[in-house]
Order: sequence, then C-alpha cells, then structure tokens
Amino acid sequence: MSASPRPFYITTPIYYVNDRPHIGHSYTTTVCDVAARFHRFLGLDVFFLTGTDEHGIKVEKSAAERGVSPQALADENAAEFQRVLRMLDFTNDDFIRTTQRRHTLQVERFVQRLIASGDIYLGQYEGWYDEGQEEFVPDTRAKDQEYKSAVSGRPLVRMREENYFFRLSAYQQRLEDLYREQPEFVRPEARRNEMLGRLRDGLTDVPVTRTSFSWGISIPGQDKHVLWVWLDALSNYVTALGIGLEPGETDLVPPGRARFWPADYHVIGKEILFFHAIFWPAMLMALDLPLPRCIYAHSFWISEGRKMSKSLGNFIDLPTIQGYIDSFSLDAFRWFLITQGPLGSTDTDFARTKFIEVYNSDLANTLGNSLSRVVNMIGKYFDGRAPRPGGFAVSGFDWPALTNAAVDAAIASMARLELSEAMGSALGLVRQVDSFIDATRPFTMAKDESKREELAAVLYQCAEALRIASVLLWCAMPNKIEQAWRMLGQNIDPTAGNLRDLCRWGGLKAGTAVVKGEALFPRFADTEPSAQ
Ligand code: ME8
Repeated sequence: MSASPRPFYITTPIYYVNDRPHIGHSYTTTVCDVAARFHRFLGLDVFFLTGTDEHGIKVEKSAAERGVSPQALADENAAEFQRVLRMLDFTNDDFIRTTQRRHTLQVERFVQRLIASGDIYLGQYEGWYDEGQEEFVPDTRAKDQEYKSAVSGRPLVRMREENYFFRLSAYQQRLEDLYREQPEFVRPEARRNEMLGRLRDGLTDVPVTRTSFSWGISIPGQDKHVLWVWLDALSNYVTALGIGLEPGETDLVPPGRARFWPADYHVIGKEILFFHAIFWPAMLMALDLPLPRCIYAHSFWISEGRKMSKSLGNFIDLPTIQGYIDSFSLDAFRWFLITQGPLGSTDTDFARTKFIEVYNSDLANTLGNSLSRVVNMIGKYFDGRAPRPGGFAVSGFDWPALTNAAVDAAIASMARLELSEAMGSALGLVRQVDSFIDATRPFTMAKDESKREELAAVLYQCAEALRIASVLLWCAMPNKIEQAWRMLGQNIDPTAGNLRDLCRWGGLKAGTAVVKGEALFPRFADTEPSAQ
C-alpha cells in the first residue's frame, strides 16, 4: 500500500435521553451507518460516532416526574439507545455520553479557554425562552411566533438571569465568508438558504449558562452557572476524538483519534440546524479549530400522512419498527429508509402501503428474483458451476462499460451522501440484467445444443453483473447481501477496503460453485385489513 487511507468522519446528533428511540433517530443513524459501511469497504479510514445528550432541564424534569435521579434516567435510556444500535446492526465506532468524564473534562477546558479569550463573558439576559428547544428566542421572532414555540407550539417563557454569553456577534463576518467560500457547508440548498436568512437578520450574542437548574456541566469554579446544553452537546463531536486532551492523556480517549477532525458530515434533522450551522462553527472559530466540511440537515418522516406526535399516538416507535423487521427483514427496513427517506428538503411519509410497494418492486421482484433466476439457470444448465465468460456480446449490453459506469456513479453519489442515487445505480444494474435476460432468452437457448457457448456467456454476464451490484448494495443490506454472496460462491470480506477491486469486471471465476439458497426477499402479499 502507498499512502495511508484518507480519514472519513461522520456523526449523528447525540440523542436526548428523555425520549425513547423512534424512526427519526433510527433514520439518521441508518444514513450514517450506510455511508460509514460503504466508505470502509472503499478503503477509507472511517470513524462513525453516535451517542446520547444527557444534560439539561428537559432531562432534569423528566427524571423528577419519574421520581428518579437524572443520572439514573440517563443510564436507563442510554442503554436503550445502545440496544437499538445492536438491533439495527449499526457499526458505530464509539458511543459518547455527555455525562462521561472524558466529555465533561474537555468541555470544562473549552469553556475556560473561551472565557480567557473573551469569547465568553458575564452579562444580563432578559427575554423569551423556548423550554422544549432549550433556546432563547429573539424578541422579533418571539412576536412572529405569537410567543409560542415554533417546534412544540407551547408558550414561550419570560426569563431574566445573570448569564455567561458567547460572543456570537463577533463571528458574523467570518460566518458570511464561510458560507460564500464553502457553498456546500450546509446541504441541501434549501437549508443553506434558511441559514443565509438567519445571517442576514444579524447575529446576537447567545447566553450559554443557566442558573435555573443544576443538571449539567458548571462553569469551572462557579457551580450555579450551568452550561447551556447545546454548548455541552455540540462539543461531543470533538471530545470523542480527544481534541481537548493534553498529549499523554491517553486513558480517556484512545490516542490517534484527532486525525479524524474535521468531520466530513454532521448528519442532523432540520430542526437543529441553526446550532450546527451557525453556533457550532463560531464556537470552533473561537477555539481555533478547523470546521466540519458539511452539515447535512435532512427533513422529517411523517407517519401515514400526518406529523408524528404523542397526542396522535402515531409515532413509528420501536415496537412498530420491530413489526416491520419481523415481516420484511431488517435489511428491507434499511432499504426503505435509505431509498425513500427525507434526505432532500421535503418531508416524507412513512406509510405501510408504500413500504410494501417498494419491498415488492425493488427487493422481491427485482433483486431477489433476478438472483434466483440466474442461480437457478446456472444450477440447471451448468451443474451449479459458474460458466466460462466466452466472447458472446449483445448490442446495448457492453457489461464492462455498464458496470464501470454504475460503480463510478455509486461511489460519486455516496461521497455526496446521495444514498438513494447510489443505491439506484446499483439496482439499475440488476434491472439491466433482467432486460438482458429478456433480450437473450437463455431458457430458449438452453434447448439448442449448438448455442451452448452463447448460453454460457449470457449466464456468466448475468452472474457477474449481479456480483458487482451486490458489492455496491452491501452497505444498505449487509445480511441479505452476505446471503447472496454465499449463493454466488463469493467469500468477500467487506472490511478489507477493496470495493473497487471487487467491482472490476471478470472477478467471477469460471467453475465457482453457485448454489441455490432460500429466496432472499419472498414476495409479500398483504393480509392486513388496514391496507385494503
Ligand atoms: O435534538 N424524522 O436530540 P433529539 C427524521 N440532543 N428524523 C428525526 C425525526 C423525524 N420525524 N425526529 C427526530 C437533539 N429525528 C439534541 C441533538 S446534537 C449535538 C444534539 C432525528 O433526541 C433527527 O436526526 O431530539 C433529529 O435531528 C434528531 O432525531 C433529534 O434528536
């Protein structure tokens, strides 16, 4: 090997422990997992981080309502989030909790540095506060929102406090420059425009401590000033890498992780964009740290046509997710999230009828069906051994060129986090195999002994194209694709970093044992009355 592989760092938001994991958390984490798996397979040096956000008034209140300590509530729900990571087969490299010493120690140091540089100063705040969002709302915006939370609709509360402030206003110009010089700092475009609007409104300093609750990290030496949860939480992206540790402090974070900073992608939902796209870069500028390359703010899942809400009881929650996994498989659930999810700027409906449609069309009728047709024909006509490639070509099906183009397109789309496009390139190959079978009719060729060579070449090309498609599809559906590899006689190690080599035409060796297996995705006939 020549140069060491390029680091690739991708993060999810860290999730509040006062909520149970649901489709929203699962979605963002699946997006990151698919990108992480693909880039590891491609040979990049990947770090994929997720975790839990455990401080703040919301957690303190939920714990009080339940009659437990905030730490006990955090422990219980962090364990639940970790259980879900295993249930959904996520390959995160670490799980950070903001109550861990490795995190709090570094946050305290950052705050000390920011006080010393004058970026954090003591002042007086009076204004409107959104308790659900833990966010101060400027007077003009509070008025526009009729003094209600833009997110929860609950009334804003009036707050008067002695607070420490972060000097956000000082970073106005540098943020404007950043947005101009790095047009893809915030994606998608519609979200970037929203942030440009916030910049045009002008930035004001942000209070970053509270005295009204105690569950959080205090300003060093001043117990009553508890850090605003966002300053604490955003820091996780660098504390997990040990960026705030001194050389030699190797017991809290494994050494060498600093190489992953800056992040390639902070993937988040659109409701927390301001913190990530304006406050966080300003904080990093104040700390003299490099900025992340892209904040990717996806839109929301809604449920069966309506916003998900506790009062409607229509949350796609864990039992519902488990139901989909039981009926369709985990990989089918991941496929639906990845190919249909709201990575763009509009919300997406999670509807059972749509799920079944996508399952049957992409997975049962296309991927599963194509693979079993080809494997069955090789079983029947060539005793289950991959035939010789031969020189037979059909116009319109230049397979080396078709597969190369699909591989290049998938790699390029993945790098841009365009997951559905990447998967579309891979599945497109499978659809081309189907068209190729329709055009060449191997089952008819098989009846004519003189067409033996042609038959061999056709089935080789089908199997080889499916093998290459499968390598691209693994990141989204690892379990099913490993099953497909067993059928195609492939012994592939997706941690070996050799995706490009594996995608080179001709990798399937003649004589490889090709074996029938269980149907990858049996067709689903819905029997539930709700789907009538
Ligand atoms: O905001 N559709 O945590 P959180 C898609 N702790 N994604 C959704 C969603 C939906 N309907 N609902 C939630 C916090 N999400 C802070 C983050 S980061 C430094 C601190 C996802 O538990 C989406 O990723 O409220 C959103 O950003 C995240 O859950 C919010 O999780």
